[in-house]
Amino acid sequence: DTWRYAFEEALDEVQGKFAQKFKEEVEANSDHQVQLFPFGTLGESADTMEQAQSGILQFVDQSPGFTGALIPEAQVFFVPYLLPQDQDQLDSFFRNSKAIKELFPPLYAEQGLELLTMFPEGEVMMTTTTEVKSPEDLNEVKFRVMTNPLLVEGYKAFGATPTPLPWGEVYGALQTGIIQGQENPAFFIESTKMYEVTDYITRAGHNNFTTAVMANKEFFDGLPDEDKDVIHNAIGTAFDYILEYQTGLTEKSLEKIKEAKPSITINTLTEEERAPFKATAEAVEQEFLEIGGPKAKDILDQMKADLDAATK
Ligand code: 6CS
Repeated sequence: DTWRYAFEEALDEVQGKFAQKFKEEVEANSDHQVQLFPFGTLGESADTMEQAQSGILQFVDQSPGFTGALIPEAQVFFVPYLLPQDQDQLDSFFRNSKAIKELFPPLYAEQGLELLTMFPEGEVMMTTTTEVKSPEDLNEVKFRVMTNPLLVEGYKAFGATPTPLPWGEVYGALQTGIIQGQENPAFFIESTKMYEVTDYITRAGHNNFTTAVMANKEFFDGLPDEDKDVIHNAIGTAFDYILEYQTGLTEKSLEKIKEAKPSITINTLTEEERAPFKATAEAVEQEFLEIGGPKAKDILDQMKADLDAATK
């Protein structure tokens, strides 16, 4: 039979590369086929999530940027400066996190989802039409964020006017001036040509893009152990592959952007310039405890313990 798997990016973007590796592994090790649905083929992220919850899809990749609206605890990934910048520490966190492996699965299960893995997609950068060196520079900026209440709070704290939008509307909204900024990892800024409609890229070091792959829970629970093993092994192989695939990807993507648009300004903020952005983290963390659902504190505490272990 054929399993249907949707993701929020194109085939040659990070989620697509992961999905292709998963498909390859499943098909090499079982009689099942995997049919891939890249971004745009089945609607926006909210649509594919509904399809996965209702069982039309067997697998879906949705980042907590959107899932946070459904599972409030998943908003923890938007406490600024929580995740480390160092790639090895970050990889170690995603490999070993008890929060991801033990605390999140029951929360996804309540929504009819079997959480299979979470992985990082790269340092998040702001792209804007005007230069951003401080929170004051964001004052007049309508800034697109994913539809996630804590991300809205985070950008308010950064001084901007956050505007939640589904991905498909972002390029047009920048082009027509409805918004003046957005954030994403470098590979995505490059592949989706965000640099065409913005002039400044700002590296504030405030986050790394996290995504999650899940299965429809009823489907997964109904599988024989043999198939569950095939899925877990394919996820494990794709996880290793996607970390390896991303080595050097950020710098390579920034180079391509500079080539395509020599007039672009790429600013890496200094520690001094980052300080006022970092100063917002505590208030946003407090906000998370208020709006992050019944398990917010458990998740945050466990995340911090996991991060401590990963950064030692
Ligand atoms: O900003 C977004 O909405 C999109 N960003 C990435 C890196 N992947 C998918 C997501 O929809």
